Amino acid sequence: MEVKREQHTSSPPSLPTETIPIIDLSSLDEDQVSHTVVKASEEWGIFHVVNHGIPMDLIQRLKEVGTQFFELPEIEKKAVAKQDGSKDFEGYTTNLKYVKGEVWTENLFHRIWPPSCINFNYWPKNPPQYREVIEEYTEETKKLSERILEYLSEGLGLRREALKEGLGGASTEYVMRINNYPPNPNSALTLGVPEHTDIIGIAIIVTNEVPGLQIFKDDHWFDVHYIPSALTVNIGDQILRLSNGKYNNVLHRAIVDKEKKRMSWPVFVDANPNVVIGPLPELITGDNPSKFKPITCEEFKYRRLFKLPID
Ligand SMILES: O=C(O)CCC(=O)C(=O)O
Ligand SMILES: [Fe+2]
Repeated sequence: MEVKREQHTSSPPSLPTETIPIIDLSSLDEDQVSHTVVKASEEWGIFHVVNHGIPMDLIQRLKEVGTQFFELPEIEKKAVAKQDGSKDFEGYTTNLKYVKGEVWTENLFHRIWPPSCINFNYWPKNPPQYREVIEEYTEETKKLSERILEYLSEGLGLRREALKEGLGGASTEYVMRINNYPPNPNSALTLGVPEHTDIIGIAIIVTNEVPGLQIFKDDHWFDVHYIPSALTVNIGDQILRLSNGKYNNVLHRAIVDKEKKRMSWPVFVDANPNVVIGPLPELITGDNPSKFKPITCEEFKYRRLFKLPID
């Protein structure tokens, strides 16, 4: 779900005092909420949401089933392994042999919506409550992501459904990824995920209490602080392109802690491979010419993966 940009290895250290916007979704002033989401997506491409409506006990159960899965013996995790040579991303993968410069992570990836694209072979059978928790969380994430897409559509001066439709409407795929980054004492800056932008529409991220997500803005890496009641929303490439560049696909990476295990649970909202992603036609005027050429999602991902040019 990600693609590397050029490396910023010599960039200055992150500035701990600045923080991404924190948006209270329970405010009664809907226009104000919408405006804040739009501004954060333009300026940062990432923000926290609090009072987001997803029950905290469900988030706690999501964390528990993910944690329990990664604590299983390797052989049980391999039961849902990504198949060797598979072109698709679904399944469990591990990369925990420390080699300098290598990422340090194991993760599980599988589709969660729509039902027609789910392959339960990649959903762990253990812990036994895994499926019911993920299904419940899927419902909630769908509602939240649709609400955010509505605000972003309003920010473009369009109908509230515009971006949802632009991502393919009912065919939009939701993908769960669970990242497990065990502690790694070997390096000062071991990367769990190298810098990248998400190749999808938007991502909604839960993390454990160990910080590690960093974003690049104004020539600096910023730490994304952990806020227990918040979810993190970030804007990916597909929304950048649909919005003709108005919303920022945030460049980010995850670093690994020397002593503590870090985990994250992003859900990616992703247009299906046949959907053509390009600036929404209503946005294109003489004053606002198209910045991107329409391209199918399949072709777009292929080109990003193999670092081929994209207009
Ligand atoms: O671990 C994190 O906080 C973010 C991981 C990430 O960027 C990704 O899975 O695309
Ligand atoms: Fe990412």
